[in-house]
Amino acid sequence: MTAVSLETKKLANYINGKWVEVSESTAVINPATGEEIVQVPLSSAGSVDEAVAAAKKAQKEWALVPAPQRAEVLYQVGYIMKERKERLSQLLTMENGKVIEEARGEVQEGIDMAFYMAGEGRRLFGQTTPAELKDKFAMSQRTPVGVVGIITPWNFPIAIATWKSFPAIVSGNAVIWKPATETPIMAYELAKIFKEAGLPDGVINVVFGAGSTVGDAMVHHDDIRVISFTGSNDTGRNIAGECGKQLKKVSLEMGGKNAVIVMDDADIDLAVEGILWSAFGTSGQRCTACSRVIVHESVKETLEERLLASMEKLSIGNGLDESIKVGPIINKAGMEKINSYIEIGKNEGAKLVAGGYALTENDHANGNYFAPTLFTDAAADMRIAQEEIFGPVVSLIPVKSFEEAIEVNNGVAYGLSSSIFTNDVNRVFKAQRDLDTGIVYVNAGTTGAEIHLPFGGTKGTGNGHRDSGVQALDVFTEWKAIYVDYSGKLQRAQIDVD
Ligand code: UN1
Repeated sequence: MTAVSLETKKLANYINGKWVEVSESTAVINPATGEEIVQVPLSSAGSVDEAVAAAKKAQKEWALVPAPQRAEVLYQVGYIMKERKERLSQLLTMENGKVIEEARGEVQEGIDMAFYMAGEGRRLFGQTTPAELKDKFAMSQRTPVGVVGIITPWNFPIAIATWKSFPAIVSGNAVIWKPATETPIMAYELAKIFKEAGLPDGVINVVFGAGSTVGDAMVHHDDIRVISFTGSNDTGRNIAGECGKQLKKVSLEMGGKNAVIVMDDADIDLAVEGILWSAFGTSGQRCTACSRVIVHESVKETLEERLLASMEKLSIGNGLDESIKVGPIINKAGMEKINSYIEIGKNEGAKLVAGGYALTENDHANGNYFAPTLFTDAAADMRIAQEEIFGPVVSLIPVKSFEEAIEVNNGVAYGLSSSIFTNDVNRVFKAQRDLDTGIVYVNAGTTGAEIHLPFGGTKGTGNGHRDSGVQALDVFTEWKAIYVDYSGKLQRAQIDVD
């Protein structure tokens, strides 16, 4: 099924352009087969210190390289990623489990980000603003923060890393990167690509680890001035607390409880396709995954019937097989969490009409496979309709009106993505205004954000910052206001104005 392989059985940290081995390590497991792929280092805080020392030195030089030249490196990164797209995609499927078609999509997202952010090297726009005094010039421009820390999740191990590292690099920072323990191979491959593309040593440093050792060391390091984190809500909130105490800038993206709304005037077949893709693609392991369907009661039966019929056709298995539509769950802990929500849903009184169990026979025996699951007649305030499950589990919530649909959509602690299927133009405009999420789709599922738009959300999803899009630059730059007085005399602002 696969043609690619890794040239090493044990990964090493990438610090100051060199591979630095660490004695402790743990196994990376292919979630489709249960087999070990490689060993990943378990670094200590000392590795973070080493990486920051290198980054600090490298950043001083890197910030002086003109941005269009910094961008040249990103163009090279993009070209190499493009050339290696198939290799990267297969390795991504091996470590993460997502089906190969989606892995190719994720790698493409990284390639797009490389070219998009490389373009920023010739923009990085600032502003000129009229000064209030005569013969005085005023402008504001972006300036790099210095050394920044990025902590990335296993569900999009390459795309999210590019959303964070590329804007950081093009704007003149050096990066300390802690990838997820489950998916270190994308980080290893990307580090190699940075080296080949000519990124100076020390501008990006990869420190692998498990648990909170590396992350804590990053958060507490005085010389790391920004932490950009995507991951679980609990970890994000802890990081935010620590960064708050240290006045360290922090950007958080911590998931969602995203809904598809299906109105009475919707194209039901299209809605079914959108739900299938957003709920069961990536086995529901996207921050943007659809895990609630808010349906107008008059079309509930039709939607349920067609959705069930389509769910039956989903093939579940090893994502390297091109015919498979739903891959495995990342690990045993993920499986346990999903199982526990099945019990919660049943106890709460929702009706389980499909799935709800792990697949353990034949081809599925050694991997972590969970059957696509549908609960119906769920109430908006049930835990299965409120909490992030991160698996192929959807709850159908019937509503009586458009207004109620919006209210139910907004009645959760998260605010990442939402979607509405309707053909009523007035509802389209009202919905895009009233849906309280950072991303809104009309007549499409909740997944599929494009990299040149801001990615992030409201409420418990984050803290107001955005990944990707030009907005990502705000995370990794400070605004500097510059005044040049060419009057030849002392002019006092607010006082010498006549
Ligand atoms: C995530 O799940 O954290 O919009 C990222 C999407 C993808 C990115 C998802 N482009 O579904």
